[in-house]
Amino acid sequence: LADIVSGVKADLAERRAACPLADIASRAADAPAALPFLPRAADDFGIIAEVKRSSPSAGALAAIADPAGLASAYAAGGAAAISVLTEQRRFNGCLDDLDAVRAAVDIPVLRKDFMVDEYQFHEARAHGADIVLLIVAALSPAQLQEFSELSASLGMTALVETHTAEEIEIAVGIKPTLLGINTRNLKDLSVDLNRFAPLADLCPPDTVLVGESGVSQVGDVAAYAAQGADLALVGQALVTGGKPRENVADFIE
Ligand code: IGP
Repeated sequence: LADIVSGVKADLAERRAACPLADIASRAADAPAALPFLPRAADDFGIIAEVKRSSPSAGALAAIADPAGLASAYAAGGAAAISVLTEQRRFNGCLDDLDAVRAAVDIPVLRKDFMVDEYQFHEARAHGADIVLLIVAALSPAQLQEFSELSASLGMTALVETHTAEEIEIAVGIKPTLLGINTRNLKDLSVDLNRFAPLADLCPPDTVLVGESGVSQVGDVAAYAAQGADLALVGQALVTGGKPRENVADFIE
């Protein structure tokens, strides 16, 4: 994670040199208002469908020629929101993908990146993001609090990502609108959906919970739902499944 974050910061320094914080902040202020992420009805399970070109665990997933088309298919299939990877070095993402997806859909869009600097939040908003990812493992508790407040002040919803009981305790402390439990182990990249329930049990009952990673078939979505998830974040299976619209619709049923 430290490796990824240092690459993220180096790429960020280049963008900041081209467009200083004050400029990106004014572009953010001029952008159309962020869409609220509306909590779903209690028994209504949602899918956050991801546009992801590559990942450290699986390598290149697909040559996505048309991220806008992919996102539109997800939306037509009933996705609750679209996640767009913008991290460049490990996930081969970019802000152009975020722009393309934002222009193509009218449901909430999540900028999926390693958010470690206030610049990125203004940048996310300037590029039309409605939701941003806050990874507890990548932030100090003070940064988590600060970036959560910054996201809210920009009108964005934070998805706070956790992996362990210690991280859940920190996340719950800031009362996140969306609490993600990533069942992929950050150290060895293994996924085990059964990691979800014991961590979910540590959250207040009204927390909106997102099961992150490892969905490859309909039964995996059911496994998240059975363990108390309200939403599942699905990347690889949708990108490589060949029928994004049908696949999202299957996962929601
Ligand atoms: C999606 P999967 O196994 O369906 O492709 O996973 C999502 O959970 C994953 O992309 C992810 C991620 C992240 C990527 C979760 N948290 C943080 C980058 C950074």
